[in-house]
Amino acid sequence: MQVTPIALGDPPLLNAAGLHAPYCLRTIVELRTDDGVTGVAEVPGGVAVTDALQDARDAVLGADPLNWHALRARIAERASPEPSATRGDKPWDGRTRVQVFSALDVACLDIAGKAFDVPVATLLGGIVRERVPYSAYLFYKYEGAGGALGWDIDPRATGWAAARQAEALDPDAIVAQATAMVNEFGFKSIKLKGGVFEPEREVAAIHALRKAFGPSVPLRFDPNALWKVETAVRWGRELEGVLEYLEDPVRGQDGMATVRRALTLPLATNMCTTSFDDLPGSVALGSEDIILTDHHFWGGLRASMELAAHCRTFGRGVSMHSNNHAGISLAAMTHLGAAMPNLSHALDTHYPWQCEEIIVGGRFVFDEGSIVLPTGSGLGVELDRAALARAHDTYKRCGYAERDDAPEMRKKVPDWTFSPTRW
Ligand code: GKR
Ligand code: MG
Repeated sequence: MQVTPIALGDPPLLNAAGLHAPYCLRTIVELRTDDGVTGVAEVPGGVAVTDALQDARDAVLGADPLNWHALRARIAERASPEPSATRGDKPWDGRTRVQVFSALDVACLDIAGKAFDVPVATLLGGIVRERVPYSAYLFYKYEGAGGALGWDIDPRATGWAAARQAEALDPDAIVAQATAMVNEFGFKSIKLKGGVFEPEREVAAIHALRKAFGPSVPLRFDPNALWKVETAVRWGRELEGVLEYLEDPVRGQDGMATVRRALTLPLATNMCTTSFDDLPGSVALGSEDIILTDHHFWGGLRASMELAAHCRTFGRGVSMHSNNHAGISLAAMTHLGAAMPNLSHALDTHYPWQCEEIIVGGRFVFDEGSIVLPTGSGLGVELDRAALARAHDTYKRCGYAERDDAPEMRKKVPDWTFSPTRW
């Protein structure tokens, strides 16, 4: 078992918790069986998750990669996944142990796929679609494309073309960013990350997108739970008939259920229903219409398929949330999307905001906004050793131990502080 923390250049994107640092962290896990089959996985990075993976080593060594239930139980004996209450109040999920389950689930599936010479999607129940649709993911941002903290790491670490452009802080710049992203990647739906400016300004950006792209391009908007219930009801009404869904307007299942009762607009979440222990509350309260799974935080691809079955039973749509990620995560998400019969919406992805890659062959290419399921057995990707070593070197040199968007934000706005509910 090999665990390699890495860092990738990341542009200065704004969100409810501050500003993305010049590097985002990921951790790569490799498992190698006695007969030489290897499996890989990628999870969000940093010291805590890397340590948690190292702590699981004793449970992993000697286990049978084809018996996930047994391996899962061996890891859980030492450290079970954290309950959802420990997720934290940031836009991203702060748990680490659950990522250990995800990483090992994915790596074991990659091994099994290679051993049986079938794609991971086949092991998840079968391929229901070969092309998995993704959504454009717009951000308010500052000028620049991240990377290069004063040393020459990788001349390519400059982001996709539009990521180098000046600030995108007003509706026209958001429309320009959307146009550039849609032209380059062919996305058929568009998400705007909000929770940065007052609601009026962000809702105006959504209306500008609607005017520019028309009703045939589904729009979604995510203020990461920074709104009060009354704010969400007021501005949600303005967005009825405009958005395909409003994502996490408010904090918690109770607040989401109240907003949902007041609006006809569908609500989606990756913040209020984030684990299996949240599902009874979701059903009892009716907190959302669509659950955005994230295999990194639900405990793996198989766990996300279990969630999809729950969504089918309880009338929820299901799609996927994303944080910054590289190609191993994109491959895993694509296998999941290819195998999920009731996938209801295009998946989120931050992938366009990165430009480096750690897999052989370099970056995945979007075809009309979709990723075509990789051919080949397992996940269908292979680590590029030189690129992995470079990204690991960047990790050591950049000195970040965990994701924290607040210090970066304070470089721009010195008295900025995070507030879980702002408007
Ligand atoms: O990367 O800034 C970001 C996002 O805000 C991310 O942290 C969220 O987890 O994309 C996410 C979301 O849908 O909430
Ligand atoms: Mg979200």
